[in-house]
Amino acid sequence: MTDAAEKVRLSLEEVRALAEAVLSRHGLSERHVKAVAETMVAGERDECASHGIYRLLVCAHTIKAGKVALDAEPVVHDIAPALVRVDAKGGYAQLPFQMGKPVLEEKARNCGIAAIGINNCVHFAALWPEVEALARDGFVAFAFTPSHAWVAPAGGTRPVFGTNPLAFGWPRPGPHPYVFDFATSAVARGEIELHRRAGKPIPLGWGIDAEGNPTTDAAAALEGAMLTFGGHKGSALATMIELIAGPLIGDMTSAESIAYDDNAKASPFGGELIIAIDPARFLGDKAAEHLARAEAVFENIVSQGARLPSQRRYEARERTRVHGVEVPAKLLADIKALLD
Ligand code: NDP
Ligand code: PYC
Repeated sequence: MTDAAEKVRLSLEEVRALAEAVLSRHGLSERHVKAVAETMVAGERDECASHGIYRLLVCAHTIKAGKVALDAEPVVHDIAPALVRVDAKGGYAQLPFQMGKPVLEEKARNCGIAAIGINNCVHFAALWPEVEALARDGFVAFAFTPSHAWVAPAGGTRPVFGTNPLAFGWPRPGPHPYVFDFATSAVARGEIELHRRAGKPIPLGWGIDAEGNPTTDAAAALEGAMLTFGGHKGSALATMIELIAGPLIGDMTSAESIAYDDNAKASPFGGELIIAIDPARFLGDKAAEHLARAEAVFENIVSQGARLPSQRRYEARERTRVHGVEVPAKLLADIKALLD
């Protein structure tokens, strides 16, 4: 059976209970279990399947490979008026972000702009939870992380970059901030993995096989190399993310992360850079006036029938809170087997 077959409906509470049970069963400490499970619940709630409970399989594998410090106690270092560093001590990235966020926000309020570097973390997640949380608190936010070297540069055939996501959040009046979050590869690797599990071909342009030929075979692209989005533009953005969320914060590039992995096929290990800007500090008593002008940009997009990024997520969120989520029966069986 592939994931394309039967689906099973779960409530979000059932998703949370399943995620917490699997993570606890694999020895993760309680604080990390809560933080990591919540990320997966958010992924399912917003119908982002590549970063929902599918990641339990990835976490279980990464933990069994010995690549996560299960009871890591992150340490927050206040290193400059506008800089905070959180040493994740080899654990997952969610708890370090929770611990560093209040410090980052206080610094951004004081200085107008501040950054947090999360170091020595295992990263398997989407970045929109971070920028959405900061934008809900009134900040303009950016987040970046390298991953494993899976992606070839434009014009090349050998992996250099990670799938290196880039996320942005902008505070808005009304219920939801403006948020986008995407890989600088044509698509997240998790999406190709889901195609492989479902036995579905991938579109041309997502990857090349080990001989450098364009392929629609998900497994061949996973063995070969993924491609950047937008050719040289995605390639340059991926390079920027390697630099600013790698060496700039004293952490690994994607090539170093995959070398450290040593073919364990565990989640990427390294750092994440998050930047927060406080419009109130930047603009003083003109902040409300200028943020109101920003609304015209969104209006000009939606008034012609185009949609804003995250609109699909926010709509899914309303639906799944009431009706729950649908997950492939085969995926659910594979996850439940982790509890045996
Ligand atoms: P997509 O290519 O699906 O792009 C996602 C973004 O584009 C979302 O903000 C989405 O909004 C928006 N979007 C999609 N279609 C439209 C449209 N027609 N009009 C306007 N906006 C649109 O995602 P990716 O495959 O590139 O990445 C998926 C996730 O994988 C991300 O959350 C990323 O953080 C994560 N990731 C994590 C990595 C890591 O190392 N930790 C590595 C790589 C990826 P909406 O959600 O509403 O559809
Ligand atoms: O889907 O590319 C991906 C990914 C890498 C790390 C976490 N997600």
